Amino acid sequence: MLDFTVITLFPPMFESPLGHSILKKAREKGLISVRLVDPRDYTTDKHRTADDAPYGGGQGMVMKPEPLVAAIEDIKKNLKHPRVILLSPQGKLFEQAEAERLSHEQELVLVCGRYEGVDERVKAFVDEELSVGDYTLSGGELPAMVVIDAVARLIPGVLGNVKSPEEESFSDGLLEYPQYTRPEEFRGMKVPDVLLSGDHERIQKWRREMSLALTRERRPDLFRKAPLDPGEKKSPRATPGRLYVALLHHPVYDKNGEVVTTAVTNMDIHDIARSGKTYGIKKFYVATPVKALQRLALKIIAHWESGYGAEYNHTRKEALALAQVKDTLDDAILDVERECGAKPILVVTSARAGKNRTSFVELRKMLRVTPAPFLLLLGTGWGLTDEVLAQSDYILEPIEGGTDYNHLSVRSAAAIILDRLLGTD
Ligand code: 4GX
Repeated sequence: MLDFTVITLFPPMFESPLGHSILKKAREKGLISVRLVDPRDYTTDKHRTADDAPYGGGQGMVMKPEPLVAAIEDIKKNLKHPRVILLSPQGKLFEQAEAERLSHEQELVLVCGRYEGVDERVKAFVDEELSVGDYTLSGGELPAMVVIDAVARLIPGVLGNVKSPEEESFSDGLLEYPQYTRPEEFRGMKVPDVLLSGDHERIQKWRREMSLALTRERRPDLFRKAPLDPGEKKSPRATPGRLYVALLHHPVYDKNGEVVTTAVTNMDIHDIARSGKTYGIKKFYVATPVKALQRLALKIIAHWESGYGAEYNHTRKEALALAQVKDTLDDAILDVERECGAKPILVVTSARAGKNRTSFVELRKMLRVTPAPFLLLLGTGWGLTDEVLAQSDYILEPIEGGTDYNHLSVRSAAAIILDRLLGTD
């Protein structure tokens, strides 16, 4: 049994949160009790004055010490082990560890300030100050409710057997894994297969991995503090196998800004394939509408895949196995769609700065959390045409080397981009 007493100028504010759901049941079961005390009942003047202007001047009002301290002292008379807490933005941050600590107390007295605060001397009658977070609220009432709620749910019996506190978010220092319920498909979004598998061990493993990934991504502060196995601390491979790369030879600009078709080059195909293999891309499309160049590209790939080159250098073969020749960008898009069952998100690279550029960091995050496939477009010649840029979902920021010389080869740019998007931290 945990006995809360709340000192507040607005007792009715507590009625609704205490009268519903978990807290209502906890009170009915006698696991917690909440008593509300209005400090105005401890005033002695006929206007029942609880506040006054601040010494030194300035905005607003301050809660007078006499009624608050009279209330605290009167309440303490009837308690055996009272712990008096003032809710205030100057307090220690109220986190799960504080909730756990307080859940072992027998009697908590929560003092809610209003206006600009309480007279400083009230603090001599308070055991600790707690803040629920760095934002300004209109009074200590909502923070007091936060404390009551977070503490009460840790008291055995309050949550029933639905979920033990150990399973709860934060108890293991990590954010919760994603939850799904019926229907199996909603607006085209499917429930992950693993959750329908009935394989409890796989489900546990998936949930743990999702918690780890989400916490690493959103709350690096929690991630660093979390008690993890050594293996879990390591950065996972950034979602391998959802990034496709296409090297486009048309439509691209030449140095005069004309739309042209460039020639296929041996080295681009080799080097981008090797970078792609190193960073775990799914496929590497070489797109050219020129039949003779398609044959050339196929010959380059086949030489290392099955010809003499395959014997000569089998690591080269593994890389070139990623390469596929396509007529156009649309053919590459169709191929991804056929393979993944979803249209790829198109990302173009541009050496030119401009509006709406997506940073490498942003795209790296999207690759981790967005389930859709991504197709990264690399332009040959003097770059992809505005038409292709307009068709894309994201335009990556240019690679900056800190000089005003900006003429990377497409294969060098590809290696840098892949490292920024998929390289380990
Ligand atoms: N977490 N506020 C309290 C008045 C006040 C100021 C100082 C006592 C001392 C808050 C928070 C919060 C606004 C509630 C100022 N009372 N309390 N109020 N965040 O912002 O706890």
